[in-house]
Amino acid sequence: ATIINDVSRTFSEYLIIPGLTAVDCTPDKVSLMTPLVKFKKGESSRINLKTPFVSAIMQSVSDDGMAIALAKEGGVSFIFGSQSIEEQAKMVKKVKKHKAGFVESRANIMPEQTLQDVIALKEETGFSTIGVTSDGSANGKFLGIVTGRDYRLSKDSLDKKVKEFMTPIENLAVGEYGISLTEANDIIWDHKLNTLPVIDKKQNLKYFVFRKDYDNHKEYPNELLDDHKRLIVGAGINTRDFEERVPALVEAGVDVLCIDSSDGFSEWQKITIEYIKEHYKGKVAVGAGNVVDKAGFLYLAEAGADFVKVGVGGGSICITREQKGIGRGQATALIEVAEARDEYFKKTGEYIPICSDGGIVMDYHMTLALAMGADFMMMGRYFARFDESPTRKLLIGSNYVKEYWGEGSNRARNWQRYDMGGKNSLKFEEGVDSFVPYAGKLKDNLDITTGKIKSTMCSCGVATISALQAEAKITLVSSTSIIEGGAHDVIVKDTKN
Ligand code: MZP
Repeated sequence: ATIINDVSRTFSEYLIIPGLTAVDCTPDKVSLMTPLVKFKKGESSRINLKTPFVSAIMQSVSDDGMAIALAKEGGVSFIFGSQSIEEQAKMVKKVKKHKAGFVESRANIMPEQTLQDVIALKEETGFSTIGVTSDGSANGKFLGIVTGRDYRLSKDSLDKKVKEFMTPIENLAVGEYGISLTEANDIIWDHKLNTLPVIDKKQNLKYFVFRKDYDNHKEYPNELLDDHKRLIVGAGINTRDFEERVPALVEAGVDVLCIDSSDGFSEWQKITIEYIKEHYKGKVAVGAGNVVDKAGFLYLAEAGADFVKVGVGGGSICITREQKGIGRGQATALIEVAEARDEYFKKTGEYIPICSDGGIVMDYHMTLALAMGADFMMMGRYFARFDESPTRKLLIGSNYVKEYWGEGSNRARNWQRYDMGGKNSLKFEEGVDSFVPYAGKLKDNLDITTGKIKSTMCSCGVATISALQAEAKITLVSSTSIIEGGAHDVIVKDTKN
């Protein structure tokens, strides 16, 4: 055997060291936009998430109700596959029927109005994205759009979109991050207001159009080029019935698939990916996993996976490590796979996003996972606690709880996830049936969690996930300094009474 002497570590063994925070690096300017599926150097991902969270492929987490609620907040659910093909496809259809919920609204400023009018209007309405049309009305020729750092498009995808769908004219700006990219002298970016008055002398126009998304979103929830109006939904598949399941899911409108397995470093996964690539020619993306080292990542990357999930045995309901003795500390696994992903990108020009799956307990673990190189994370326990998860809410003692069970438990009976092939069916459980504390509505919790992530990113002086990955300084902590990190040596008041 090869013995790896380095210790296998978890998130709780690390902390982030603050970097210099510039005065304009504020949480409202931080973007959590992240790629979901692979893309080539110089291009952008076909699907980007506004919130780097996906919900676990589990009966007790991801049904259509959870998928609708999470997609509205900019994440994605992978609807559980341990159910009949028909039932799963029905759930996908229900999500895809659901409109993204944004309504375009425009407010026009006429030539005689001043910048002060624009400012007042922007403040009054809270409108975000700014678009410019030739006559200031929804019917006018779309001349271009302008976006700021907290808006929905990255520079690459914005440029692409403008080229594809719009007719940019010489002297209209396509700006990003508060910097006007045009030479036109009458275009001024107002940093404070994140607004761009456009005064086009040649055509004697002076129009400002603001666009806002409703349904509680200030921005589009997600970005999927060609289909902005539908929520994005994923679905879990297995390596056994994929020839029947995948066509049904694609027919139902699924955007992205993910092979669900506790150990993804297998020829079964390669065969499944190859089938999907051959039959769908890139029309539906497929993620694979889970792996915990470079070799596993490279195998799935070369097989054609659109993203790779990392993590074996770290899930809160998981007993795989105890039952089979396989696995690796989640932080160590993630750090090694992220390095492999970066090397692969340098070598091939193909960026394959990685997903940290399982083991997130504290909100700061999410920031650590991103800083260690994850592009997004899959969570089960986190989402199971909310109203939107499909399980029962119960009163136990004086506390409300929600049910949460593993896919490897007797209750879920998702044996395909654990099946190693051969004639003998599985004889032991790899997951438990449990309760988690009830935590209320998904949106309320997500707002708090993403607020914490953005605040930590500002402490690091960064405003994007890629900057966090490049610049964060992470330190190991001793067990005594972990004690120092909580309230200690004081008698904490019982504030409940
Ligand atoms: P967590 O967010 O609850 O810590 O972990 C969720 C992850 O645990 C899932 O995404 C999946 O990878 C994994 N999982 C699901 N069921 C089991 C099991 O029964 C399991 N062992 O390990």
